[in-house]
Amino acid sequence: MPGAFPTSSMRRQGSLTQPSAKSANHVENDATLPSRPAEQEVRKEPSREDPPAQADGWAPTTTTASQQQSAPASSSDPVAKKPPAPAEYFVRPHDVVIAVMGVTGAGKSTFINYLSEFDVEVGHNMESCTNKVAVYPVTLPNGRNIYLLDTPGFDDTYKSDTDVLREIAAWLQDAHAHKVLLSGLVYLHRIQDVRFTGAAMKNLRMFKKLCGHEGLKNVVLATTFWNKVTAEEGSSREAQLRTEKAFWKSMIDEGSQMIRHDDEATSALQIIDRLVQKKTTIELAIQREMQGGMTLDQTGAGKEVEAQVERMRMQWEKEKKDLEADMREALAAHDKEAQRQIKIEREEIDKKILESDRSMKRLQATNSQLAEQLHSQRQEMSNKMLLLNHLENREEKREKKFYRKYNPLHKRYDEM
Ligand SMILES: Nc1nc2c(ncn2[C@@H]2O[C@H](COP(=O)(O)OP(=O)(O)OP(=O)(O)O)[C@@H](O)[C@H]2O)c(=O)[nH]1
Ligand SMILES: [Mg+2]
Repeated sequence: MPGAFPTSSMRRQGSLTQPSAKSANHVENDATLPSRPAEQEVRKEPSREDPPAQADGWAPTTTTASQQQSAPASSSDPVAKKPPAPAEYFVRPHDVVIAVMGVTGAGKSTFINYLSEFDVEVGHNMESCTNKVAVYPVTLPNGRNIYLLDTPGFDDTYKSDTDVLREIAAWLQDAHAHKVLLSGLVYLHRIQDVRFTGAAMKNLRMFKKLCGHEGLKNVVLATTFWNKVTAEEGSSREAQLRTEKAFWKSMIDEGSQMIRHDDEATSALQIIDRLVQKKTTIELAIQREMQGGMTLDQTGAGKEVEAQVERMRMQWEKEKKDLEADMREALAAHDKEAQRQIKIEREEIDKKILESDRSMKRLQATNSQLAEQLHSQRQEMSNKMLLLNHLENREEKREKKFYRKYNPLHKRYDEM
């Protein structure tokens, strides 16, 4: 797969994935980084019930190993200070990897934070927080290591749906190329929301298309924000989710399970356990479609985004026509101020139309273009890491020089 492999330093480490959020040195990380030493590809895969073989496993990179050593045991307190997650891991074909999805603010990162011993960045306002796919290792109470995948929602404040889909698809394709399949998906929904908003419906449609019918068997639909509703409110909304076809009924009919996430780490563990107990992996619809040679816009999920972009484009075209009519009137009335305002609005709409055309183009991505995207993200991250290390070293040298010059105890400092 051209461009699918990381930089030489990463290849040496043989990592597959790295988390985003607050990585070591606070570098903004990106998506999956597969690179598996050749021998791992051919060796006999252990049974999914085997405990993970630590020896050839998923050691973090040398740059972050020390931080991992200082990591406290998995904590149920999401507020407790945790170390940043290592930048890379090995993820092997038999490892359990579970994706967490849902609209922005549904509590995806918080969910992972309950279980991960590393810091997961959680949002603190109405804007989207997680904008890249990121993997976090989790040690279950029985000692088993699994991985949770944090994902951006489709109604991201800063990223278009096209870019969110590209991000997720690139990760999934990359994982597939390295024989890593998901063991399941957790779809989170705020029980507090009185009804499904347009964004929530869109997210759900996208999720179903990503999974495909087969994938729905390994899905847990979980409700969050139980502390924001009364027991009656919660139960009645839960019943609505369960029984209405437009919501979760069709998914439940196809094998998805519904559960409350109402008890922090305890319910988070129960949810994960349901998927781990399935002991199966799934090839998602989008993975199958793209492996079969489809471009992203031809996949079910891609068509969904395309239809959305097309709808918005038509709406802007209509607004542009209305503005042109307004402009004719303003010209006839010699109303300079109105003309100026209309011109500004028209320029804004032109920008949006141009952006939707770009979006459509970006949707026509092939497997190898997605791999290229990952490759350059990885390269960018690697460069940032190098730069940060360089700056840190330089700063350290400066400090030493300063102490040598002005501190009579400089020898002691050097000995430290
Ligand atoms: N009351 C309540 N707050 C929650 C719950 N889950 C998450 N939150 C809060 O909701 C906000 C958003 O949570 P996140 O975990 O960042 O949500 P997210 O789904 O990862 O959002 P994005 O990264 O933007 O897609 C944070 O302030 C959390 O503390 C919950 O079950 N109950
Ligand atoms: Mg998040």
